Amino acid sequence: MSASYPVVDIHTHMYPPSYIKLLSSRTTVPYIYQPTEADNSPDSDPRLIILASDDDPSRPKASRGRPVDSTYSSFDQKRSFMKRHGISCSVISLANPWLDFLDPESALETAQGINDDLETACAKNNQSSDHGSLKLYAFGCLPLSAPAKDIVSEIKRLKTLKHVKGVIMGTTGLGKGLDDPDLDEVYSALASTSTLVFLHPHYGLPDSAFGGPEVVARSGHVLPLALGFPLETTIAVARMYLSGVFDRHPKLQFLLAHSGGTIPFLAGRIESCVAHEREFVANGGHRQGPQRSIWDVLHTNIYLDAVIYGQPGLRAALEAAGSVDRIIFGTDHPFFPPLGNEHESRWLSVESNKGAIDGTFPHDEEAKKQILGGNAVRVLGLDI
Ligand code: 5CU
Repeated sequence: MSASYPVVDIHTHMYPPSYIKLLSSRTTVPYIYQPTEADNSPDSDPRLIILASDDDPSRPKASRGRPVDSTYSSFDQKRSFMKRHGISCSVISLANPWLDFLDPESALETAQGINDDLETACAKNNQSSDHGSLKLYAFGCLPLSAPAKDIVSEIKRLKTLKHVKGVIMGTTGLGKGLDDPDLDEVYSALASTSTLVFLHPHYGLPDSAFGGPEVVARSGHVLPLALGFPLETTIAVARMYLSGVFDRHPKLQFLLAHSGGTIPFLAGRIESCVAHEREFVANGGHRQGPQRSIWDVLHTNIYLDAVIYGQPGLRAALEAAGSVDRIIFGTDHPFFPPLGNEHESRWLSVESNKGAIDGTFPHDEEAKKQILGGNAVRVLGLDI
């Protein structure tokens, strides 16, 4: 990828060293397992065991989950990945499962530490002449297991960090999902500070939805990542919409991972089911249904990343978003690395996302320019 305009990656994760230390200190999901000689494993990389289905007791720990090498925590490796793929700016976010598992007492301090580390790393990168024109920014993380007042205080503090351009968040909210009325205080703080929320899945669907753990295990991460992740996002956003979150907080701004899961494809069906639902006041029932149309929400409250690996998905995202201006390029680095030793070559995962954009806009350089960088610069206010 060699473009004559800035290419910005807004879906690019890291586990900063402090977070690697935190996961390595744990022995239950989420955790990092360091193989020992006793494991007799051909691969000595630590294992990232973060999904419930990763911790399969029928497998030795040294082969559970995924290998986690230094690409997950090294800023140098992030920069060499960016150079290899012609990316001029990355907006880094902590990878799943963020701080969801922390006890309420340690959550705020841990979030502050990680957010400060990200701010410092981005500032150092952007001030240094060693990295040419490569720029780094970050999405902060929130202490969602802490009391709401601590979450709100961190949202406000993040606005004072020059390189933090929004927050990343999973779908569980305070533990009961994103339609929990107790989140209203948090949504008000996000809206009043104009903080963009990058919504990302982690929990997927229960194994039973796929036929049980044995069925899931037969294809490793395929079912949880290809289907579980996008459906988790779909359900979370549908629940927010149905519970009136976007009616009560019309200024909220969300960026949905993986092109919104299946929301773009299913939005018409959601709209139709709402229009036919007798429970809702508008149709003679007793419950307040959503007051705004889902299309209005998609066109004013939601941005979609372009991490969908194929033209049909990207086209659905574009149709649902209503405009090229609401679709933003990402890579998902360091997930989906090449499986062999060709780490130094271009990554299939990145090339297929880029190929979907090229294939959708073979003759529209302006659209590509917006999706690959212009939209991120405008929406996040990046100085690059
Ligand atoms: O597809 C993805 O975004 C990911 C991710 O972020 N984290 C993960 O564990 N697997 C895939």
